[in-house]
Amino acid sequence: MSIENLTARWLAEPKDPEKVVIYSEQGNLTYLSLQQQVCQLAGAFETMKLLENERVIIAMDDSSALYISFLASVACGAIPIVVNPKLSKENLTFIINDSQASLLISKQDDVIQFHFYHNMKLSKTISLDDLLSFGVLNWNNYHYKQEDDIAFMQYTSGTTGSPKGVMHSSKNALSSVRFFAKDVLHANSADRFYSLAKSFFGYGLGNSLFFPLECGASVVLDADWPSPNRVLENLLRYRPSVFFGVPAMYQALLSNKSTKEAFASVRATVSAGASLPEKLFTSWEAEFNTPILDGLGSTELCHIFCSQKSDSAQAGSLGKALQEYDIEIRDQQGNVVPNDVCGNMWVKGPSLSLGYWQNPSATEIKFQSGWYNTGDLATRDKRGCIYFKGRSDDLFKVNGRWVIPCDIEKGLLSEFSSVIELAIVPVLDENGLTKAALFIVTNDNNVSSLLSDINNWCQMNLSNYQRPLHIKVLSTLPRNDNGKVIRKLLSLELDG
Ligand code: 3SK
Repeated sequence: MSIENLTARWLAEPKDPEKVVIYSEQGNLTYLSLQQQVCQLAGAFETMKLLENERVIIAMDDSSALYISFLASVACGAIPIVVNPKLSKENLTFIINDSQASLLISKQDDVIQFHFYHNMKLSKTISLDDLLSFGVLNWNNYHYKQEDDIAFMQYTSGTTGSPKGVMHSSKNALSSVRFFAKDVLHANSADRFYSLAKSFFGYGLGNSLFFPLECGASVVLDADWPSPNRVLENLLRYRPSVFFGVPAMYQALLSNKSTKEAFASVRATVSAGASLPEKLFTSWEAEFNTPILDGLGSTELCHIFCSQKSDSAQAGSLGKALQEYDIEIRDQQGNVVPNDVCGNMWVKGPSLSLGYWQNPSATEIKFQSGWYNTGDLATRDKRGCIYFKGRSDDLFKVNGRWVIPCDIEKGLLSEFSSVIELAIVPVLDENGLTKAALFIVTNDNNVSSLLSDINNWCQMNLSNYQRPLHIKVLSTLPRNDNGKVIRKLLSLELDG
């Protein structure tokens, strides 16, 4: 087992010190100035007695400051945890307490503040400038750990139950780079990465931090939340070569006349975080002559573990497990099911989490004999290609029979071109019985005719228990900050 410090690996001796590593509205940063600022902050942390393995919560928008805070924490052997800066006070307090953090770094009114905790009580708050005055020049005291020790954590978004701290080693981060960024995307030092997913989400942390630094490449960081116009502006301004998006944004960009020009610099286009509709894959490929590579990842696997490749991408499939990863589709009893039969997806691979922070019971349920139960439903065909069938907790029973929302959603999406997105969720009828409800987002001006066509389609193609009791048109579906539809909110909308 070798020893590792990711910050030292990436910055102690930058190969190309004058190369820009971060492009952002607040100013660009070279590898050399990144190294200097990281060392200055690491020196200040050391003077403040931030100890090895203490947890550091970073609640900041994507920016050089987030990058520097993360890398300085790793340099000192502390354990950074990047969280959404817009977390509610309640959720942030939960994470501070659960992780027993010693330091919270946040930005308020443009001032970066360091909140030091002692025995989980706030003991001192200090601004960046004041903190840096404690720094030591030429700091070089990297704390090396075994490559399998905890290097950083991420909190699951906690759409079900409380958020859990997912522990990762430096080997996990490096495995995501090797088996996804390098093997699948052929990432290299000439690349410039741009991720819509923010760094508080595992997808974003890999895209914006691990991939560029391990490849000696560059990244575009945007503190703002991505709107289609903002994304197009950034593409035209920074000319990235690898773009990481989510399906809802690809959908919004598809019909924009600037998209073709904006994507002219992009050589690899990735989608994850939510399922990519077949229709969107096909339309994008027809329009731009390049496939969107759909991938499936999870916080517990650090990043994507199953992905399409550019020479074999196919609508509706998630491609295959990455090299060195294994996927099994199992029934409820844990037996592997035959090809093309739907079951629970289990995965193992070199970036598998070390488990949940101080939560052995949850770890025992989800991690078994080196495998992780993703909570996703899927099928595998004889070539090993995986097809996503929804989350197991999205299924619900009507009249004692399982409704599989993903199957119905796919059927409707392929039939009705004016339906942009949709979700089938359980609701209670006036007798308190569970029924299906359908929510759609459409660009059709004649909504009543569309609804009548959808009703007819449901009569012809669905069994009674699958048919929606209500169909409601919305302007957008509610999504969390990781781009996933919040089905529970939709259910609440019509319950009663
Ligand atoms: O697909 C996802 O939801 C995901 C989660 C964490 C890390 C990476 C990805 C793609």
